Amino acid sequence: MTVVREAVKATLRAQTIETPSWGYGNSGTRFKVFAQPGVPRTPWEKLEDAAKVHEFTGVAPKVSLHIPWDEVEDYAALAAYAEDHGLRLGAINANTFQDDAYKLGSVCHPDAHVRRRAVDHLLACVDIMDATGSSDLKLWFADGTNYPGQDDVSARQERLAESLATVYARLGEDQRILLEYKFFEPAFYTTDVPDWGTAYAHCLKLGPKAQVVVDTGHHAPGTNIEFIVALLLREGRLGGFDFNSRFYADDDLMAGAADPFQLFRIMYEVIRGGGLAAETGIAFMLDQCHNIEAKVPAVIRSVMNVQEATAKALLVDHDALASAQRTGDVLAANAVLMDAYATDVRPLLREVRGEAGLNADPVAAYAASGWSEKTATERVGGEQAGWGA
Ligand SMILES: [Mn+2]
Repeated sequence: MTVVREAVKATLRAQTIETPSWGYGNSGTRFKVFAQPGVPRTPWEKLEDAAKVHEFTGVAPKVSLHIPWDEVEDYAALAAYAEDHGLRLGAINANTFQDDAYKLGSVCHPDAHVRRRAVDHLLACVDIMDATGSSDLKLWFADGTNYPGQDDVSARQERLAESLATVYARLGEDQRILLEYKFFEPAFYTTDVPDWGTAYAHCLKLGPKAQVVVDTGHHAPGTNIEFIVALLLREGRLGGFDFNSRFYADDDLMAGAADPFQLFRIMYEVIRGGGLAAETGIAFMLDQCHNIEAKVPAVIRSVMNVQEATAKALLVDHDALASAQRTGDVLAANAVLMDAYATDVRPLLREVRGEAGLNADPVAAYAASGWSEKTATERVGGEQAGWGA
């Protein structure tokens, strides 16, 4: 048991969770964005907040950027600033949904000029990756239609394939496309990349440098996400996760808040398929917005929730499970998983943090650090970051 415990701790120490720059900015629903004191005004200040999350958790050294929200003059300088704060820049998230030109879509738009504009933006994102050293171009398209007959659904797939192929050809040796799917919204009738199968089909055609991203909030209720994870992992096409929680649609709540059991089941399949090994390149990203709760501690809490799900999944007794599965002992097999899930792993994680020289309680340590009060006092004037900035 001690050997297992030490191995689990080593794996937890090595885990890396990437946090999203937009999680530190103001956000809201389509009804209202509530501003909070101390919210970053620039990408630089977002990195300062992200550095706090890493400082207190020890496992969040990467930050995803969103272009143009995190547009700066000098991306190499931004990468250097990240490094000065103990961070690296992670996925570059493209945005082809906020221009007036994109009313009928971006890379699937019926007009070739609009498609070109969208593709040019994606190519510019690869330029940014070259400057920042980021390896991942994360693509989510708001493309789709609202009414039957609005556009040729099949032709839109062709346009998508062509646009993606152009971007794929531009990728460097160590760069990849992470293609994200979402079953609906903002389009309500058809969505051009609605599910893992569509994303997978496009990635297969593109080549090995194209992989699928599973955003946990982008599925219909009741979807068995862990099955999708197991399948993509088996096929070598699981590029990463956008973790968040949903109760209804794409709620972007803290990971592990709505359904910690689902997060555990997902992490179990990741571990079962060897997906925690660094060489698989699977990116464990958060994609969430903190509309009414304090942002930095909410990101810290989310990181801890992912850690807890991981720790529980690591505790699954594989031999006992395999044996029960072999003999068809349904109840015993299920009990093995449930025993791991029911384990309180918080003492183990406190131990891992203590051994790494961290405070055992990251939320309390952050609260005691005075960062929230300091930023509220100092970050006055200017414009707080939020959607569109
Ligand atoms: Mn996402």
